[in-house]
Amino acid sequence: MSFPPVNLPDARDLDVRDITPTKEFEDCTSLLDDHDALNAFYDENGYLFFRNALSPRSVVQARDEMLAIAADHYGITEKGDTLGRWNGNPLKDFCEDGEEFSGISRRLIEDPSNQDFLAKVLGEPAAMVPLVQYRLYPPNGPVTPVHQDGFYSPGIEGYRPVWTALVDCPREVGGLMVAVRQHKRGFYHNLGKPTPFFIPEGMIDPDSWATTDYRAGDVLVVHPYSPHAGTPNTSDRLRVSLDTRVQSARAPKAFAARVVSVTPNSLTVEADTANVGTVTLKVDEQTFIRVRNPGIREDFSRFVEYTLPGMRLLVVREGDRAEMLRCPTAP
Ligand SMILES: O=C(O)CCC(=O)C(=O)O
Repeated sequence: MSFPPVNLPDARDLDVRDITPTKEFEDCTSLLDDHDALNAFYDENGYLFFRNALSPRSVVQARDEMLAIAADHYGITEKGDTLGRWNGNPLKDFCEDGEEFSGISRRLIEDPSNQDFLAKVLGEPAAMVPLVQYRLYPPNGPVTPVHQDGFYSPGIEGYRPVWTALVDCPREVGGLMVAVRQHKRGFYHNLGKPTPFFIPEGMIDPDSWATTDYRAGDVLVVHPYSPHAGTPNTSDRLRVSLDTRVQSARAPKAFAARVVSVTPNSLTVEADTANVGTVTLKVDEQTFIRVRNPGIREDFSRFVEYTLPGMRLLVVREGDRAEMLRCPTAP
């Protein structure tokens, strides 16, 4: 079913600070061996939550790597403090996909026991989507506004986003909240307002919001149409988490690639992933093109001017068409 776009130029934006989650996530761990039941829960509720899902050893490794960057690169905690207490220094020039984090998500996803878990979540062997956001959030920092991932990242329908707490994040440290069962009415983002098209007040049931006291190694999967947002960190510690995404390892739709050649309505890329190889994809007005800056959607009519052979891209394909072309990250 399709829903008319929201176009309310005079509406007030929904403010994440006005939301109080009153519900608790249900733990879906018992559904892991019944993929149909797991999918039914996901379709019904718009999320999956797994308590202590990832191998503790892999989580401690990722936590220590993140906290070492927090200490050495950003100077916001003391080296060796495994609680990640904030030392009062401001977080400056933070980049959620900065090269300093490169490899942390891959090691976590490719850990053999995590692979077993992710294959159960996905229903087949899982590979990482080369797009990760690493989060080191000090107390009282900005909070991620309410959004639906599918609105900003077309083509992600087949993935499973994997939001992972790497330290214990009880409510005062903050984490993610999800508007449960609010994912069946299309996008709420307000096209009547300028980018980033904030969701207006009054569209999402205020009693639908759920969260939990996260523990390190918990995993939350959020449906691409589920509204969700960060919750504030009012503690004395850093909120350390990452959001990565997994997809079919057999037929990956999203891959890092190098541009071989370009025409006004197609491009040929050589993928880093061996089972994708060199492919030619159609590009059209609907392709979500963000090849120079992830925050700027490019004008399709000038595709050949800004997309140059040799350029590295994150490509999302749907059959023989490019659904999204984005400047790459070093996940
Ligand atoms: O961790 C956060 O604050 C935001 C994460 C998020 O919104 C996402 O994974 O889509």
